[in-house]
Amino acid sequence: MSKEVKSVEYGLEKIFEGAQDFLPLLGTDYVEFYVGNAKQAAHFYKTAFGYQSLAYAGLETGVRDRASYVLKQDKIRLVLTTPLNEDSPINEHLKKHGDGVKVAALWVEDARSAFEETTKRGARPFMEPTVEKDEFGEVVRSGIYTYGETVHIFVERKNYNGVFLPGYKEWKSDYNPAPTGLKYIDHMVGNVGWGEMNTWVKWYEDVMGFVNFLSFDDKQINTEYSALMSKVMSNGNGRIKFPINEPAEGKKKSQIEEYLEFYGGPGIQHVAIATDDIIKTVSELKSRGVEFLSAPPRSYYEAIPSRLGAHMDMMKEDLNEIEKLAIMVDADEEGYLLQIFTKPVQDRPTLFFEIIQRMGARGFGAGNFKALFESIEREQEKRGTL
Ligand code: TYF
Ligand code: FE
Repeated sequence: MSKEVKSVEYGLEKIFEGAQDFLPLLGTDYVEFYVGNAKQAAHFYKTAFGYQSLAYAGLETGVRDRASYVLKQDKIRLVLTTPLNEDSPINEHLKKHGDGVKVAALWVEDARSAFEETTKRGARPFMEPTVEKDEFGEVVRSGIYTYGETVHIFVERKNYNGVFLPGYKEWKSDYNPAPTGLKYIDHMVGNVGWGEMNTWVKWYEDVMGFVNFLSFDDKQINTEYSALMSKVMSNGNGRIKFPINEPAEGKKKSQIEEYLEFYGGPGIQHVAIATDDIIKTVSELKSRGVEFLSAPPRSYYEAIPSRLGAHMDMMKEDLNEIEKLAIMVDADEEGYLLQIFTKPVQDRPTLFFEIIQRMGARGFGAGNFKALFESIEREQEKRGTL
């Protein structure tokens, strides 16, 4: 079921029919990862992905139970948090899930109203509206649980002009690797358990006022061995997109089941980051040691002109270069897109990243699903989890 699109501009105006505006979202505010060693994780994201040091909280700033490193690249802010002692509840999270995304924070006008509107529609509270202050002003935050132990925190920062949040100090580092062209978070995908996708689709509709603007069933998403189902939820202005996957029956184990086993339940599977020059970005990431899934076969690249149809003429990128870098290309009615997926970024086969360049297309690369899932299965095979 796809909704009528009223405008191709990404703005504050409502572009999806049916979306409710009791929860106006201005964009993604930050993504917080719980990790075993935040200092080393911050080094990895700076060195390999080109994020810049922004802010820090920890023992040196009077925080006794955790350390958090905040990194920035264009509009993206990542927070890497680790517990400092055995009493921290973050240990429970790490023990169960390993490194992963705890918080998908959303930028709002009014964090009190966001909390009230969502909890009265059934959201489980994570954090009551809380005012945090320092010499740069005040921030109001509140939070609710989504699938698994993942949470959405609403951040109201209209009365704040510090670098990140009160409680953090600016982090000036002498080590500043160049950015790699990552611009903003395009979407964040959740994996949920068998039969739970529609429950969470309804949750995003009822609690957040989102619409389901694209759906893929197991007849569209399958390989010889495995299958899954996916529905894309979007807020009214199209800035926030949360696809939700659930496993489906296949001959072998679906990548979603593998995730659920190793993450210990539902959680964020991948974060897709937009670039406007994927060839440059991916070349740079590869040279810095970021590992990507293996390339689709030659036949995949031979089929690009037929897959792109009329969009082939518009394509500016060099196909040879695209194939050399193992980038995938797909098109929909509105344009084309280029995308590539990293291997999991920690030892558990859980979270990974997608790099995406949209050239008008608003889809998710359905024409690439088969090739992509076969690449993932080659990794599952090596891990003995297929
Ligand atoms: O976000 C998406 O829908 C695409 C494709 O397990 C995708 O990036 C879908 C499911 C999946 C991995 C990638
Ligand atoms: Fe994706």
